[in-house]
Amino acid sequence: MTTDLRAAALEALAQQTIELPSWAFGNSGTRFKVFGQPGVARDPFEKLEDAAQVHRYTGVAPRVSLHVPWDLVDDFGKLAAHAADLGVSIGAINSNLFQDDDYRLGSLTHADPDVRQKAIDHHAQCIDVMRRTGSTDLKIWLPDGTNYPGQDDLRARQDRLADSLQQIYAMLDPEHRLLLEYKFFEPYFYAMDIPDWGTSLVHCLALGEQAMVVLDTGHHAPGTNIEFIVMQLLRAKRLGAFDFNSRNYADDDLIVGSADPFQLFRIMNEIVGNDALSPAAGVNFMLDQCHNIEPKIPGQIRSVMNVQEATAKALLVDRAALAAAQQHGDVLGANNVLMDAYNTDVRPLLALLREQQGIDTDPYAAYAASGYQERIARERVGGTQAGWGA
Ligand code: RM4
Ligand code: MN
Repeated sequence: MTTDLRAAALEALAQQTIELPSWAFGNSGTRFKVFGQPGVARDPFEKLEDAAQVHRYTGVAPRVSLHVPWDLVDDFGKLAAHAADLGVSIGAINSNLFQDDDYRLGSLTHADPDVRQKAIDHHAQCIDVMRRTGSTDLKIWLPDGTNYPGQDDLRARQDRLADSLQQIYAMLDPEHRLLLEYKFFEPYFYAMDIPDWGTSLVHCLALGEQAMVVLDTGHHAPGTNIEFIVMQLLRAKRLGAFDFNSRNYADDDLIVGSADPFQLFRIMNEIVGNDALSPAAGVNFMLDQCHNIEPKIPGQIRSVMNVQEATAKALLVDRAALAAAQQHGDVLGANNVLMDAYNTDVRPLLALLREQQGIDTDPYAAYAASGYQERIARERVGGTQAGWGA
């Protein structure tokens, strides 16, 4: 690798930020069992404290996404001030359309206008939280869908969805964005109402420039070429954010890059190759994960480091050599350029970055040695531990 490439990579890495999900710091599990862990945060304030630890040791995770109503507090101004004291800020506000009896047959798509209105009003509440916390991203994952052919009219559901989204969009402030997530299956299995990036994009294009697509890496069928989707959304200027995680089978929500670090590299390669890494490009690199059996703060630290490693490798791709090989139809030469970057050990480069940032070169070990984990296990007694869906 040339010295120039490394210097440019360091500069770009110093600008990258990764957003942490509040729900990663609460107890979570599968539909079979939630294994509680000692010291787990008991409220949104403690979740922010834990997230701030991840930022402290990685230096690149200064925002935390919240979920409404899981993170509802009486005074959001106080929560935002607490975040600021901890050196972090509030990121995306996630709405929740999947935990209410009224939503059994849909929320924003429901045939009953009263139910749709309830779901729209919930977003007014989320936008209010955004105003109080300084958040600029409203994230919607629509769990609506049908289980049986003929259960409802597919077209009518899309039309109702478009209308509901339009009403939510109209409530946004100019600096706000609406981030629309897609998922091809679950909780319904015949037809999800936003199953894919194309459907999300169609709605975003109809809404306007403040509407962007969210790509959750766990929400695709096996074998899907995710980096192609990344490229296409960037081309349309509508990639608003990632929900990073790792999947083996479905929406597993495991540590990003753990099962397929090469896929994460290929995704980051499209980001870097399309000039979308810098904060000005507006792509929010968020994690959407749960740590069910592993400790949560180290799980988040590992996740952040995995994203950084994939990013560093993507930054080391010799783009001039790649373009030349592609131009000459040099199939294997072009592939070699990519593999050279992928096979580079970027840990020394990231250690250098951390030195420059004035933090320990090994975030994982530094956190383990800090005594924080032992302290929260000791001190956080009483109260109810925050849990997924609590
Ligand atoms: C969904 C999606 C959303 C997340 C919910 C809990 O599958 O990934 O982003 O908020 O799960
Ligand atoms: Mn997600």
